[in-house]
Amino acid sequence: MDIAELSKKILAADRRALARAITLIESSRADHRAQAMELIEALRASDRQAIRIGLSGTPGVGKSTFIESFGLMLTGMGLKVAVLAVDPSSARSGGSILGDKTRMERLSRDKNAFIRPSPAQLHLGGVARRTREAVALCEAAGFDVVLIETVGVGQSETVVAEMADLFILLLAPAGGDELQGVKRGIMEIADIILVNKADGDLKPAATRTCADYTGALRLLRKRPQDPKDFPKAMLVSSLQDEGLAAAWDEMKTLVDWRRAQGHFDARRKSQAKHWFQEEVRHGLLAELKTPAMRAAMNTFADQVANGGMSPNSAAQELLKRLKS
Ligand SMILES: Nc1nc2c(ncn2[C@@H]2O[C@H](COP(=O)(O)OP(=O)(O)O)[C@@H](O)[C@H]2O)c(=O)[nH]1
Ligand SMILES: [Mg+2]
Repeated sequence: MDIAELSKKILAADRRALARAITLIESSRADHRAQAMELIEALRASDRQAIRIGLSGTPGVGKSTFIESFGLMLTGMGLKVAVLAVDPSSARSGGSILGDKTRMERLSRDKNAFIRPSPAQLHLGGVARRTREAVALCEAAGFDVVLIETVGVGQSETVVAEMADLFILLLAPAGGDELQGVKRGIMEIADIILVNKADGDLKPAATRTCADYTGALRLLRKRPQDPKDFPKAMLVSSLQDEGLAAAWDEMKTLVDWRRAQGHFDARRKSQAKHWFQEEVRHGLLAELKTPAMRAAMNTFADQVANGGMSPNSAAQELLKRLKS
């Protein structure tokens, strides 16, 4: 593959080239990896910047419906929208977005939109690394907004928040007066909570849920990266296209404020550091998995088990071999 050519096409916003490039970064073959790194380096200079929006919510809350309506609204404003996913379960389910293509039919046909399902890899870490690289490719291709979807499973929200400028939590109206068991950690990373399905019979419940979350958000510790009145909860109906423009206005308000205050850049810088550290960690773990290291690991483990060596000194001996 000609990387210089591919990079030129991506910079010229060629969507097929972008799709091919993402396939390249998703490959774990060593030669593909090397080309992927070369491509990412080549595109680094472009310094185009999208607004990266992380979007999380449990299955059925309306993520796909929201992305379709919200995405079409944005492309209608002349913006280019890319949709990516971090779904560690996709290897089994076939991908949250892919399985839902029908719900995003119009958006997937829109020439100002680009939709890409989660890479089919088992580990969250692997999916996250590839998605982060895909975000960079989409930015280089000139997308104005990159939406990164994730199903609320365990740690995937935190991982998505680490690659997004804004984190949006989508909720459905609750039946009773309980707070739907949203974990505190998730509440703490949310910038805007959108209570979806605020229409028809569900409207009263949605309104109550929104009020509950407005209250809950007020109880959280104030974060330096928030202007007055943020984080906030709002009502939307993705199905009826209500509240979406207001939600977008709030997102822009928040981004503009953070840019002006320096929080936007500071967050991207600390995210870059985080991903650097993750890459180092990943690289070290990969080195431990070579046949020679695995064999050494087993030998030392047996010695430790037999009382021939202490766990500490065995670990030190093993790590010395990594350095040599
Ligand atoms: N009433 C109502 N139903 C919605 C709304 N958004 C999504 N739904 C419905 O909720 C169900 C799940 O939506 P989907 O977008 O697939 O959720 P996802 O699993 O989070 O991607 C579908 O039957 C949608 O039609 C909404 O704003 N109002
Ligand atoms: Mg979906």
